[in-house]
Amino acid sequence: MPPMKKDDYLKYFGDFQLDETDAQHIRILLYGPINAGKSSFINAVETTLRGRMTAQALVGNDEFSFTTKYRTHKICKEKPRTFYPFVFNDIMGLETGQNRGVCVDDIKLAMKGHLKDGLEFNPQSPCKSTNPHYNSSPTLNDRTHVLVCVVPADKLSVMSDEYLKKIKEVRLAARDFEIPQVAILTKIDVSCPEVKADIKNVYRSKYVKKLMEKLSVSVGVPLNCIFPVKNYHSELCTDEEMEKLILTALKQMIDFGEDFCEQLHTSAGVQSVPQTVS
Ligand SMILES: Nc1nc2c(ncn2[C@@H]2O[C@H](COP(=O)(O)OP(=O)(O)O)[C@@H](O)[C@H]2O)c(=O)[nH]1
Ligand SMILES: [Mg+2]
Repeated sequence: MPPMKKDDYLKYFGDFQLDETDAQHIRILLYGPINAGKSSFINAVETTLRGRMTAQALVGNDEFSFTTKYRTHKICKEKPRTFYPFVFNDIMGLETGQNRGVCVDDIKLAMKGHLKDGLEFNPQSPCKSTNPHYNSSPTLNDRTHVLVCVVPADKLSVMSDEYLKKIKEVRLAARDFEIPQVAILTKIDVSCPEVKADIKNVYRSKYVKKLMEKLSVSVGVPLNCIFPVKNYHSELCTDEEMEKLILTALKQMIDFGEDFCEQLHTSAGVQSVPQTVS
């Protein structure tokens, strides 16, 4: 199959609908270290799909996690008040050290759909069932359908065991919930001069290939589910090559999410088949 062009992707996402499932949208949950580019990725997707610079998710620029509240980001289609059938959850960054960053248990609660929008993350303790932002009866729409591990290329080699342990715990929980997983390697421009000079070099760069292999081993995601991306950060106008990388990653998330929604729908259907009384 020939590689898809930007317009092919835009048509694909524009036409995409979830059918044969009970979910209204695919929920994509991004997690990873602070400053990895999670919020920037959401903005880059929106910028790419809307064809103009946007900044819905607040981007940070210091060592403290800028995202402290649980929030669902929707992306508006051209026609007002319609949205793409996929949403993103951007959560507080993982950090090392006791009582810093999001609690891994909160990520598990988010995956199962127990967190409501507006929850203020507390690094000291996970959300309790008494919290007004705790959702005690999540529907299929509230659950995570795709989990995305976001890791910055410039920090991968120096990520401590403590980080990797937290990432592993999240990954194993997702595996138990059977949630499909993808990883994105951000900031490829920072770590590789060849890519910085021309983003098209991304698939030729031995350095990026090595980083992707390292990420695959570190976070336990197969190589074909790892996507290198560069987010918008200082650009003043849009860039098609950057966007192709963003759209390639997004397509994989949507494809996996769609499969999982179908799977959940099928298993819910099996459970709810009424018992026939003879
Ligand atoms: N050079 C470069 N900078 C990036 C990229 N993605 C994000 N950034 C910058 O990294 C910083 C942290 O990004 P942010 O999205 O807030 O990270 P988050 O904490 O994971 O949500 C910001 O200053 C961004 O502009 C990227 O792909 N390349
Ligand atoms: Mg953020």
